[in-house]
Order: sequence, then structure tokens, then C-alpha cells
Amino acid sequence: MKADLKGKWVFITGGSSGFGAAGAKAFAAEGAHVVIAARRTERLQQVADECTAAGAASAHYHALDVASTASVEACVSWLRNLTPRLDVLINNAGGAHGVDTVADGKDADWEAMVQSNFIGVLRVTRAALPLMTGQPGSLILNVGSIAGHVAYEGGAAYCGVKAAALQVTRALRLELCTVGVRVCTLDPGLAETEFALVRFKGDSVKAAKVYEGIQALTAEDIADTMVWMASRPPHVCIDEVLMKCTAQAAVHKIHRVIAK
Ligand code: 8X3
Repeated sequence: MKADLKGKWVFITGGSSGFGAAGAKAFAAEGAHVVIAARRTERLQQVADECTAAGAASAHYHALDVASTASVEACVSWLRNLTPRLDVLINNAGGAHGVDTVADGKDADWEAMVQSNFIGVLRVTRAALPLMTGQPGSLILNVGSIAGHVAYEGGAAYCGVKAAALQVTRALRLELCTVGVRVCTLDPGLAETEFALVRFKGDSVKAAKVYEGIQALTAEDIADTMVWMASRPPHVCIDEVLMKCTAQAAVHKIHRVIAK
């Protein structure tokens, strides 16, 4: 049985691009009210327009920096004026900064990753929970990563914060069990978005190498799965999804077909 997402209120962080923007459009196509937030507000306007065109019941956007409690509080107070209830919260904001080993790591990169991928999830969830706890079946979907399950060289901080976020998901599920709020994580492997470009600090050649010779997951693949997880009936919680492209059997086992 599938739950209808029509008329549901969906709030997505990191909604200006990648998984967040694709997710917003996918929920819009289901007839949901879509609310997106991110730091890059100029991009949000365009994504909101695309959500309206895709069939959203309504589409809204607001500036949000998940690294700032004041920004999170301001965004969620604005959200409260739009709707007294939130059916789906997607904690998608995050990303990786740098591929340095620990020996060469930069404090600024580590701190940015801790803020966006870990504390940001806690902050946004804390602020949004009062809109969700009154309705059993509402759903928190955290976007994690294969990096939260398996460590790799150059990923100490990113793998660490994604592992931490996975434990936030698990702890929240225990805390919210009695009020019927579902808590899920969707953990992708290689997915072709701006992720690698950000990780390599704008070096498009290095970023392209990450996806060379494989058909990586797309933002739309992730968005489809978000919608699937959110459209299960209220008594069904898809706790954890680890999702990889077929060419990636494991973090270090990637079958690349590269023309000579
Ligand atoms: C992104 C996937 O494999 O680059 O979270 O860590 S990976």
C-alpha cells in the first residue's frame, strides 16, 4: 500500500541543487507542498518555480545556513507561519570539503563538515520537531552516505561526520518511537552531482575523474527513493537504505570502463 503525498508538507534542506532540488521536484510531482531552504537563495527561486511547474500544491523557499542556530530558528519560524504541521523533513544539507589525509587536514574543512553534516542535522531537527510530533506517521529522512558505514583514505572527517549522523538517526528513532515519528536514513554511494566539485574545491578535472567510466547514481535516482521511502504507509519505517550504482560493489570496488 502506498501513502498519498498529495497535500503533504515537505521541508528539504540543501534544496538549491543536487539531491535536494531533485527531491523537491519529485515531491512536487506527487502534489505535495514543497518548502526548500539553502544558503544560495538565487538558485532556490528557480527550483521553486520548477516545483510549481511540476505540480506542487505550493512551493516556497527561504535562506538557511544549517551551521547557524540563528539562521535555523529564523527559517523554522517562517515555516511555522506557512504551516502548523510538517509531514516530511529531509535533512539533506551537507557535503565533503577536501580529500586530505589526517596528516594534512585543515581545521576549516573539518569544522565545516562537522557543522553541515552533523550539528546541522541536530539543529534543524530540534527546531522542526514541534511541527511533527503531533502527527504520527510524519517522517524525518536524513541523507547520509556510504561514507558513514565504511572509512576510506582522505575521508576521515567526512566518514566520521556521516557515521555520527547515522547515530543521530538511530538515536532519534528511539526517542520518537512513542510519538510515531518515523526516522530514516538514505545513504548513497557514488552519485553524480556537485558533490565532487565541492569536495575538490572547484577542480572540475579531479571531480570528473570520480565518475569516469561508470554510470553513477543521479540526483533523480536518489529523489525517486526519497519519495518511495516517504510514501510508505504510516506503520512502515524504512530504517536505513544503502544505495549504490551497480558499478560500485563496495567503496573500493568500482568497475570503470574507460576508452583507451
Ligand atoms: C558521497 C559518497 O563515496 O564519495 O557521500 O563518500 S562517497
